[in-house]
Amino acid sequence: MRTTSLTLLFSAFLCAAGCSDGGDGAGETGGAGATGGTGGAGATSGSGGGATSGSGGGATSGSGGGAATSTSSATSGSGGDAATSTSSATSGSGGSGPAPARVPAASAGSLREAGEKANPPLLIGAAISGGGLNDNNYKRVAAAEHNYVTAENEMKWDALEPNPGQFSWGAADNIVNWARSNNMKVKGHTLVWHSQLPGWMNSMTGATQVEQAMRRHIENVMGHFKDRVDHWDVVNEAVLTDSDTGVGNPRMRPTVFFNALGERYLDLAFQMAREQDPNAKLYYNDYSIDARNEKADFVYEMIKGMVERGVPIDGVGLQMHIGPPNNVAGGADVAYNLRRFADLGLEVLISEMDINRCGNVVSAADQLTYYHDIVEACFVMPECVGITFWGINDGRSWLNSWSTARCNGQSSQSLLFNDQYQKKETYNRVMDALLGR
Ligand code: 9MR
Repeated sequence: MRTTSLTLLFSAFLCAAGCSDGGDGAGETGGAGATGGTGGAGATSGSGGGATSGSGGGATSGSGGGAATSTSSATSGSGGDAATSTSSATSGSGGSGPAPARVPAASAGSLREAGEKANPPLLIGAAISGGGLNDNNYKRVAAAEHNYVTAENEMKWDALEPNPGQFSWGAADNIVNWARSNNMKVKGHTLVWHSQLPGWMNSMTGATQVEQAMRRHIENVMGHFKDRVDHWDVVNEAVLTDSDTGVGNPRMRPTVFFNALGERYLDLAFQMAREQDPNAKLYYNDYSIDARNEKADFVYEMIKGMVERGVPIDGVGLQMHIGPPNNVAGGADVAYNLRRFADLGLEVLISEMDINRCGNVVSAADQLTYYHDIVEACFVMPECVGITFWGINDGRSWLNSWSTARCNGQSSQSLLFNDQYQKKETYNRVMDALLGR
């Protein structure tokens, strides 16, 4: 580790000198342009000064050690975590342009290692299913390649609170405990969402009733997982358009929460979450806000309003389901959206990435390009704290059986590992982006 740390410090020094004149600004095409250069610095070169504040203040208030600790100590000398040091970079960059680009590791034997050795570190996540954890190959690949976990279904409202005030923790605890025992961070997914609600909640009416139910759920769930969950998706998918691609008539989704409380349910949910856990990072999460479309603009304005009202939101997750049924977005589109959310003073995350090949809407070649360029768009931005892939291997992808995904039971070929848990070319392109290639 000592050699690694020295190498990292040396490469950070080189980039601090070399990156400042290598880029062409962080504007609308930022991120995607940096395909060739080592260091991937082009997109976010900014005015100087950010490097010191970005890495210097990292280890102020870490919430648990976690996977990235060793890297953080290489950076700043104490035991902070990736999210903490990155948010320091965010606040450190205020007013003087984006922080300098993240510095890649010189080499890595796994995606996880590439994330942990980057400066600042980047979380490499996967959606984990309870069923998957019964499979030793799945578990092996999941833990070797990732340091960040989102439960695919087990922390949703119907799983955790099937009856009013009656909670069921077993399946979620299994995943969270497995993650922590493998030194992984955890994202709680998701507190307030219209889907996968139990029937009793979905049919509730009346502002007082809905607000009380929301409070009970948030308090119990966050209380149960306190200190074991680092990030929460507080509100998921609050915005609707005529098409799942984010086009046409963007509006607030008429959920049980919105119908009873209006748009203020978002503010309430984040305030309740902050009261329950002052340390967890609180996220808004949505799909089809990756491309440049009406939904992305609408969500941006919605989040901007929350920030201006002082709502305690820390970050925005761009789900990154690329291909049917959702939008198709390239690296430049994603860089544009990540950047504008980060410029509100927020962390950003790629929270549910997969690229569906069904229906050949996305060709094999384009899939590789998108994987590389989208991962790169996040990687070069210190404010982008992690990338979560929505599953481990193709055979278990949600897309295979999702009716509008055009797979009809065939494999979506959407992830980084095949059914034998071998690395695919998509894996190699992601690794390239993480290593600045
Ligand atoms: O992957 C999840 C799948 O197993 C469930 O059937 C589905 C039900 O809505 O939810 C999937 O995960 C979703 C996530 O929770 C929120 N964003 C979209 C994901 C894919 O649909």
